[in-house]
Amino acid sequence: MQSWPSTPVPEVPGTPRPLRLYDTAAREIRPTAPGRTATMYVCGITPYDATHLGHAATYLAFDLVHRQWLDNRHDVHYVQNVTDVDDPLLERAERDQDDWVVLAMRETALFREDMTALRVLPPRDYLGAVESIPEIVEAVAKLLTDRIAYRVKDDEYPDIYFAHEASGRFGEVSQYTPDEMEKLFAERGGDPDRPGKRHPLDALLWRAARPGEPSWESELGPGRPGWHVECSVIALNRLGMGFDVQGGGSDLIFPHHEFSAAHAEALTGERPFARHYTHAGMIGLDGEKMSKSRGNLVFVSRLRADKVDPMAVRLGLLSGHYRADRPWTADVLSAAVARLARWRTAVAVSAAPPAADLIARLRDHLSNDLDTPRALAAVDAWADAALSVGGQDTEAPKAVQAAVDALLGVLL
Ligand code: 5CA
Ligand code: ZN
Repeated sequence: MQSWPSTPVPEVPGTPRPLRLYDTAAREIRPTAPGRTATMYVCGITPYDATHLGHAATYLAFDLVHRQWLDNRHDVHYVQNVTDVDDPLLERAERDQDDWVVLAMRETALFREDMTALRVLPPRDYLGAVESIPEIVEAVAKLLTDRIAYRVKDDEYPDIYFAHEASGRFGEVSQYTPDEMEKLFAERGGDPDRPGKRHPLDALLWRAARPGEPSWESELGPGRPGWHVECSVIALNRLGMGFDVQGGGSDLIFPHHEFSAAHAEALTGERPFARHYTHAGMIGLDGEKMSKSRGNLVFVSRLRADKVDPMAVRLGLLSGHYRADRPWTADVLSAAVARLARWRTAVAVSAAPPAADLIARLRDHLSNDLDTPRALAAVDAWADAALSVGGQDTEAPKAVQAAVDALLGVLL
């Protein structure tokens, strides 16, 4: 698939700090330790509706990871998928009497526009599930040969499932108890009651063709891929085992990221799938998680249509810590609009306090598990000083503008 256009990232003077990031599996903040090329896979959208502020917040968090690594002079290999065939997409297309392919194309195109407007740096590889079917089939066939996968005994629909205990490490990503896993599996797209499964927690790898559903011919028989194996295979084939960061929202911890890791570890006999599993908190609206199924959505495209500056949206979403569940409110947006205006006024002055101290603070805060509330407060303090006390440094306004662009992705 086509990714979206990139924006130049200015080089920031001074000394970068290595990035430390929370790891869900270890339950602590640990240093990321990339080689020359830092590698990241972030789960992409299921394109049956427009990008809402929850999606945007998650992609912004990982955009800051990307920018921290660039600041540390790493080359970054960033991979993202599009779940362009799956039950929710097919259900929405059916409900709206829409062609599911056209629906997915339309929403993916809008997502690219939203990401471009928010200045999210694009993935190097952007892949749809549909175009990845040949490599997914190859992986599922290997799991079958290795007897890690099995077919349910059902002549009509011989679906293929993953024996979840195969890697011997199931539960290591999420650290959830069996009870928690059972509950979340049922809530988040799992099918514990499918007759013929060896264990309720086993996950679908290949869904045999049903009348009226899209399917692809393959050595597995006609069908379509399960969800977790899509991300597992796309990441594995681009980045290999042991890539630096697997990312997404906290609703993907289980079952999605648990199974993506289990599939890849079972396929290769190696571990770990990713060295960090990092998850963004949920953005809510009116006291509930913003979600397509609940319909309590604020779309990035709606705000753009209302002429809200995308940089204010970006600042609003970054004003809370990425790991915190937090609400989107009118106050969050109006505070961001005011902050953006103040920062723009401050970088437009002819002389200001020096930039070096602020740049060091920005790096300290961002490299410490992306502490954006403190990073933004540090820029506020510089802007206040520039506008109230003033300063002598004629280079500082441009230097601050470049650092805010490079490290926070905000164009002033
Ligand atoms: N296609 C799959 C991942 S392979 C999927 O979950 N798609 S999605 O469209 O439902 O979500 C896209 C990303 O946005 C995921 O990382 C998800 O965790 C994140 N996300 C969804 N809702 C929210 C929310 N309310 N707040 C923060 N992030 C969210
Ligand atoms: Zn995924």
